[in-house]
Amino acid sequence: MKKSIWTLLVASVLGLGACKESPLLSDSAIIPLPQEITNGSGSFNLTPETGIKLVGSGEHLTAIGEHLAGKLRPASGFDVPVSADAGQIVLELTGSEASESYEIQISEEEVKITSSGEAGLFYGVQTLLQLFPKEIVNPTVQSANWAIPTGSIKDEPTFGYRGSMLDVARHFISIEDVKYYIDQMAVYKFNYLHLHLTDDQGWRIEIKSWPKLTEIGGSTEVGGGEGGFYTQEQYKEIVAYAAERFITVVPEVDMPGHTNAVLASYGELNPGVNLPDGDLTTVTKAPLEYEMELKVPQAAELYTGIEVGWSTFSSKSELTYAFVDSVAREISAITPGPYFHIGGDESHVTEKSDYIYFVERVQDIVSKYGKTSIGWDEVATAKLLPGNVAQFWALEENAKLAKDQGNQILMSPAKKAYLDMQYDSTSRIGLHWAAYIELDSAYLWEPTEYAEGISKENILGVEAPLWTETVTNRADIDYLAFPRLTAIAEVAWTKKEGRSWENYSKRVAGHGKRWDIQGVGYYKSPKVTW
Ligand code: TNX
Repeated sequence: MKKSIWTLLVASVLGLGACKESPLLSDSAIIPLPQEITNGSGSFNLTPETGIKLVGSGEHLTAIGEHLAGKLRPASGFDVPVSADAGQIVLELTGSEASESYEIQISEEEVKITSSGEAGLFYGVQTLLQLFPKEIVNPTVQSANWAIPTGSIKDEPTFGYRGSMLDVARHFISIEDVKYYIDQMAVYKFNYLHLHLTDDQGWRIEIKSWPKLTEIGGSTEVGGGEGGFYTQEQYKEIVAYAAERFITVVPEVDMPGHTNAVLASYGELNPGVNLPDGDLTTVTKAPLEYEMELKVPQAAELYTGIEVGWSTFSSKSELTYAFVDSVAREISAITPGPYFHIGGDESHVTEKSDYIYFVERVQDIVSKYGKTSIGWDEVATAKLLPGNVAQFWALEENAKLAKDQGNQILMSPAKKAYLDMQYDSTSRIGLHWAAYIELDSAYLWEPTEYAEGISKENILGVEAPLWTETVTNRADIDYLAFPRLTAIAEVAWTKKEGRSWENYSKRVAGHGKRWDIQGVGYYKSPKVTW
């Protein structure tokens, strides 16, 4: 009798134990999904004694260790010291390459992240952070069991360029909000932040040799708000903040169209001025807003509507190129990254031949300052310099033109990757000219199969643009970018064979719980059980 009670007791304890079996590493909600996950059995626990040990040498190794510690300390309340001497979380840099691949080995005693590059190590850290219970993102001390499943991960990105774009021109976005967005991008292993710095409605970057650009051109925005701009010092601050998170800034000056903010700042750049007989054209009219026949050289009016395709530089004026030269020189000098984006989209009022001449001259100017040009896909109608990039957003035939010239394509198909598209007809903000993009639609596409004739070797990477005609604050950014930004992150990082909507939709729910804690106002897509 006694014996059987004992047997029961032991059995039930064992049974309970079985129910409480530690979760599998492969069940963790990691986004983007790593290429290879191998399960162990057991768990590693973060304790008050856990430290971070740095092995190897690299300029940013300590910063990476401190970044991890900084994310673990607030919620755990532990010290998490970072040193070269001891620690159960080992960050090992095995080389000095630009490698983005990494490995993680998790045993009950130790977590070890290795990479031959600092970026890879940083991505390993991002993955590790996603393995801890969601409470880890809390800014105040939580009582939780800080356990992660044992096993190993081997990971590397599919595409070398994984970007997102913020349109800071239509509505100015504060430095604080840009940094917030960079922080989110880093979590999902994005490595390029494209800043759309200029458009008809605003010029957002200080150019010392043309001060009226910001004085006048930066003074408003869509809807007539006060606009704003970054001083060069503030831009450098953004560039540095991004670089600390292994994100490279790509500045865009959109031209020859989308230039009304320039034409409003400097009348001498307004096309009509340069016509030989002084008989001025009407290309600066904003449909719906005003009809303006320019009779004397004069600046255009500031514009706060959302029409596109009605403004242009004069392609024949040398002053235009002197202007572009100053702008490219000043921005290139404060941009450590390799790319300078020249825009080139929707120049509907620029003569075709003028457009081609303009794009070719501007590419030369950009390359003179040591940068590689990226342009929206229309630029491929001109002769591209070797190595320059066409950003596919609308026309497959333009992507094809770029490919046929031997140039690479950055994939941003508006029907899939545009974060400013509404989710459905009831979305509170967003446009829908390209499509309604529900979360599953943003996830279910493959860059190498999207445009006919454009395959892996033709593709530089993937970028998700957030245009801001309808975006005025952080809540709006949150609503349109989350969760779709994470879908694009996975499309860009994880091999096609490893991706599945079913699996992603479960993982993204885990991220929703983290966003709830962090106050990220994401769109609760009905396609996901949150
Ligand atoms: C098209 S995409 C544009 C932008 C608009 C966007 C709105 C592209 C290269 N040009 O000027 O902001 O649509 O979705």
